[in-house]
Amino acid sequence: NWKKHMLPEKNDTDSIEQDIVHHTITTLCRGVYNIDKLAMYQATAHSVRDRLLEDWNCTQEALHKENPKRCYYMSMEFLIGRALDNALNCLKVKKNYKESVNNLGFSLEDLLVEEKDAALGNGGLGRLAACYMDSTATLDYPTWGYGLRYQYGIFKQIIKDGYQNEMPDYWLNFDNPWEFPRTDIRYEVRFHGYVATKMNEKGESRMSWEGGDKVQAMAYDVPIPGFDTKGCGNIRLWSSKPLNTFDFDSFNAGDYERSVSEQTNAQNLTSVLYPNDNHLVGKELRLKQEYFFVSASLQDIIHRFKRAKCPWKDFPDKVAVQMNDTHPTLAVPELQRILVDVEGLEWDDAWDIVTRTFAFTNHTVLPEALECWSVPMMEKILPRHMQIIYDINLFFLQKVERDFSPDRELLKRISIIEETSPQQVRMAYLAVVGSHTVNGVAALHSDLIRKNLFNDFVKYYGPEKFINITNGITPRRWLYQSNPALRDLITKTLGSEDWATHLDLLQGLKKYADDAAFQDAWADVKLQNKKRLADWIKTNMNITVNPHALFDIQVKRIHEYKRQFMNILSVIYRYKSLKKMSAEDLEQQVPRVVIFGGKAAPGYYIAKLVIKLINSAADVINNDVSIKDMLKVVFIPDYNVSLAEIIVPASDISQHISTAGTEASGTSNMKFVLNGGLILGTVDGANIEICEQIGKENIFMFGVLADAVDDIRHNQKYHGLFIDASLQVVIDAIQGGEFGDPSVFGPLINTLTYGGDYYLISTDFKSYLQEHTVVDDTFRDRAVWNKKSIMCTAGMGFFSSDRAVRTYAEKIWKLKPFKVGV
Ligand code: 26M
Repeated sequence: NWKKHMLPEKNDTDSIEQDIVHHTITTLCRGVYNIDKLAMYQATAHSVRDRLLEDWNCTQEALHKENPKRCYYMSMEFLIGRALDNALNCLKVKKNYKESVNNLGFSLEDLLVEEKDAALGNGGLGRLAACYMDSTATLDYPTWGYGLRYQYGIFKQIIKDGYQNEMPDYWLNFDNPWEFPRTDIRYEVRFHGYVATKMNEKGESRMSWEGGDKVQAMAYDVPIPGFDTKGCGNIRLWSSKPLNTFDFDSFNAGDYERSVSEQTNAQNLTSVLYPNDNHLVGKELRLKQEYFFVSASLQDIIHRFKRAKCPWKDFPDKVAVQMNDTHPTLAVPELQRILVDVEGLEWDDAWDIVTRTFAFTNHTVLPEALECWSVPMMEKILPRHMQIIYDINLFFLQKVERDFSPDRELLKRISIIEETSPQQVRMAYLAVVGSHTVNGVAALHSDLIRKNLFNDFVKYYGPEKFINITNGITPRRWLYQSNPALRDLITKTLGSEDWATHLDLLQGLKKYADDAAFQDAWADVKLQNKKRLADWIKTNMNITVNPHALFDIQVKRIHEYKRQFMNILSVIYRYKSLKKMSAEDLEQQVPRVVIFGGKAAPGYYIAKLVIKLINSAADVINNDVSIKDMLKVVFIPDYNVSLAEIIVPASDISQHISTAGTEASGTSNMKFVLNGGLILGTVDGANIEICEQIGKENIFMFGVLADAVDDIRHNQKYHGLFIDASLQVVIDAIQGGEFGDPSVFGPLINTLTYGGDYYLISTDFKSYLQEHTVVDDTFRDRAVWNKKSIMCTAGMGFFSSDRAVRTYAEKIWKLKPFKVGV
C-alpha cells in the first residue's frame, strides 16, 4: 500500500507553485500575504528538497538491496557553500522554478542569496571534499562523506580599522532545509577510562577499554545531488549530544548543576570548527573531535557491514575508507581495537583487514601543519589507542629491522613515535603504515613527499604504494552555476551542454580561438562578469572600480607561504612608479584593480599584519588622485565560497605565487583558468600541470624552482640576503610612514630583513615585477589576450573533479559506479 502513495513530484510550474505555497503554510506556518524573502527562500528550498529526497531514498534503497562495495570519504571539513542553486541545476528544474517564483511575486536570484553558506571548512582541503562529493554523486559512485556537524563554521571576517576581527558563524540560527536529523542513528563514544583484561566468549584473554566518560553521536544527513542523474549522494555529519542517562551520584550529592554542566560539555564537543589552515595547534578538544568523528563513523560503517552477514575477512571488499589528510587517522587504531578487543580477531588478521581498508591523502608538506599529538595527552584521553599505536609501531619497526635494515638512525627516523620530551605520535606516519595507498595532490607535491617526508617509507614499502592524484574541481559549481554567461556561450558554441560532465569537450573551443567574432563574444562575457563584481564592490564597500581595468585577483587563506605580502609589496612598487611618471606616461599605463581576499587564522599574528598592510596601502592608493585611477586596491572582507562564485569569473589575472615547493596543489588556480582567467604564478603545485595542459604561452610564470629553495635558504642564513633596489624602495616607503604608523608593520618587515626571509620574497621579487610588466604588455593587445583566455578554458578538461574521483575509484577504492534505475 505504501507504493501507491509514493507518487513522483511533478515539475510543471503550477505544481511547483502549489508546493511552495503548501510549504509556506505548513512547514513555515506563515500566512502567504506577509511572507518575506527569507521565508520564501525557505519554502522554495523545502519544495526542492522534497524532489531531492525521492532520489535520495531511491538510491539508498537500491544500495541497501544490492550491497555493492562502498567508499567512505572521511573528512573533518566539508566546505559546501550554498545548496539551492546547485540542487536546481542538478535536477534540471531551474527554469521552471524561476518562473514559479516569479509568478509568486519574487525573483529567484533574490532568494538564492538568502541562504547561508555551509562553511564547515577552512579552505582548500574542505572545498576539495565538497567538489569530490559532487563528482561521486554525479558519476554514481556509491560513496558517502563522513564529517562533523559544527554549530559554528569558519568565523565571519570583519575588517575594522584595517584589521581582521572575527565573529562567530552561528549558521544554524534559522532552520536548515538541507540536513535531516536522524534521531534514530546514535552511537556512544568513550573518552578517558582505563584498560582491563577480560576473557572473551572463546575463553581467550583480551584487552578491554572501560570506564571513562561517554557522549553520544547523532547523525545528520546532507543529501548531495548529482548532476543529471537519479542518483543522490550523502554526507553524514555527527553532532555530539549528552547521553540520556542520569548521573545519580551527582544527583544524590545534590550536585544538580554539575550533572547539567557535564551534559553541556558533551554538546560542546562538536561546537566549533578549528579555524587553522595548514597549522596544527595541539588542543585537547581537537583531539577529542577527531576521535569522536572516527568512532561514530566506524560504528556506523560496521553496523551497515554487519547487516549483510559477510565474514570479517571480506570487509575490505565491501568498504574502502579514504582519509582526507591525517585528521581521521585515529580510525586506524580504532578499527584495529574493534576487531581485536571487541570482535575477537587475531592481531595479524585484524591488521590485514585494516591495511586493506584505508587509504590516505596528504595535503601539505609544511612542517607546522603535520599533526603530532603528545603521548601523555593521548594516553589520558584514549588509553587503549595509545597501547595499540605502540604495538602497531613495535611490529612495524621489527619488520623494518628484519626485512630491510637494522640501521638505528633509520629506525628512529621512521618510527611512529618521535622521541622528544614528551614523546609525540606522528599521525602522518601512522596513516602511512595503516594504509594500502598514499597519495599526494599534484605531480610536484607527490614527488616531494616521496623524496622528503615519506622517503624512508618509499624505500621500505617500494614506490607503488605512493601515487599521485592531481586535484580537480567540479565544473558544475565553478562554471555552470557561477558563470551563466560563459556557460551559455560555450553551450551554444559546442552545440550541447555535455561538457558539464565531460569537461575534455572544452577542447572544441580551440578552433574558435582566432575567430574575431567569437573573441568579442568571449570578451563581452568577461566584461559582464567584471561588472557584476564591480557592482558588488560598489554596493558593499563603496569603492568604485573601472570594469575595463585589468582585474588582478588573489583570494585564498592568508599565509606567509602564499606570499600575499609579496603581492602587496609589488602593488606599492607600482604605486611609487606611477607617482614618478609624467602625465603622458601615466596615460599610457594599463589601469589595474588589485583584489585581495582571505581569512587569517585568528592566532596568526603575521598574517593579520599582512591584511592590515593591504588595507593601509589601499587607503592611501585609492585616495591619491594624482595617479588618475591607474591603480585601485580592494580587500574583500569575509571571502567564502559564495563570494568566490562572483569573484572567480571576473579575473583577468589571478595570482598563485607560493614559494616553490610549498603549495601542495591549489585548486582556485584551476577555477580561475576554467573561467578564462590567466594565471600569474610560481612553478609550484598544480600551476605546473595547468601550464602543461594549456600551453606555456598562456600562463605567466616566474620565480625560482622548488629544487633551488633549500640551497637559497642555506645561503641566506650564512651570507645574508640580497635586497634589490626595487624592494628597498618599497621597504623605505613603509618604514617612512607612507602607509601609516610604520611601527605597526615592523614585525612584518622583520620577517624579511632580520627573519631570514624564509619564503624567499627577496629572491623572487625582481622576476615577479618583470612578469607583471609582461602581463601589462600582453593585456594591451586585446586579440592576443582573448585568444589566450579562450585557450585557458579550452585546455582545462583534465582538472575536472570527475577525472580525479574516477582515478581514486579505479586505482584506490576499486569501486564501480552503481546506477539507480531510471
Ligand atoms: C589540523 C589540526 C588542527 C586544526 C586544523 C588542522 C588543519 C586544518 C585544515 C590542517 C590543515 C588543513 O588544511 C590543509 C589544506 O587545506 N591544504 C590544502 O589542500 C588543498 C587540497 O588538496 C591543496 O590544494 C592546497 O595546496 C593545500 O594547502
